Amino acid sequence: MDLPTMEDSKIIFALDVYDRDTGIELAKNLADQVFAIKVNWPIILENGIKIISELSKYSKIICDFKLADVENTDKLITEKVAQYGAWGIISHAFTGIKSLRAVVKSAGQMKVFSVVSMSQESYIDNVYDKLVDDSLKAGVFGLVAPANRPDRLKKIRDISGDIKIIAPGVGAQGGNIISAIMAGADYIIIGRSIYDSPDPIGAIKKFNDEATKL
Ligand code: 3DU
Repeated sequence: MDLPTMEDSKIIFALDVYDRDTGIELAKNLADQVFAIKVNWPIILENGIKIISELSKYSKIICDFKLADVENTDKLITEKVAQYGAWGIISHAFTGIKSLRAVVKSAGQMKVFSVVSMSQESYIDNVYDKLVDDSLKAGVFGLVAPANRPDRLKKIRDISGDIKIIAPGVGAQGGNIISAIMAGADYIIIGRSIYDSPDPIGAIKKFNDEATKL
């Protein structure tokens, strides 16, 4: 299916709303301005997993479920998400390579991204290099690393080769697009600064302009 998604955009829109109609409206209006749309638990908990198929009519959908369990449970969740047509899924990496491999194996066509560092300080800060190493060995498609911590992001890029890095933390969490891209991010994840804006389309256009200036 041909999606209107803008392949050269560096923006992944984080659609962190509960309401179905609001979510569908935003997806419809913004899909042609973004590389992909990321959903998290709020919209799934309110509307059920079928919302993934509905949203997939408008854009590539990345399910940010931050899987963090034993391999069998991660596999069961991943297979179920794949059935609803998601383009990508996000897993934690700290649960170890066995779980990551289970996610990659059961993802089918879906791209798997693993979290190697958070946008706020956390205990995984102490092991980010091991998380990158395991993620590369497990064969994930990409990594999630913080846009608002460019020094950390740069360290992650330096040990990750050319694997895709998607980076949250711009706008509401204080980061900016230019320093994140310069530190090595391929795509920038932005939520509140878009969906809370009185003009979401204008907000995305501004972010796209900024990202393509580089
Ligand atoms: O802060 P924002 O509203 O721009 O949204 C950021 C999104 O990225 C949100 O869905 C959040 O769950 C996700 N995310 C982080 O913010 C930080 C991480 O380390 C990983 C994911």
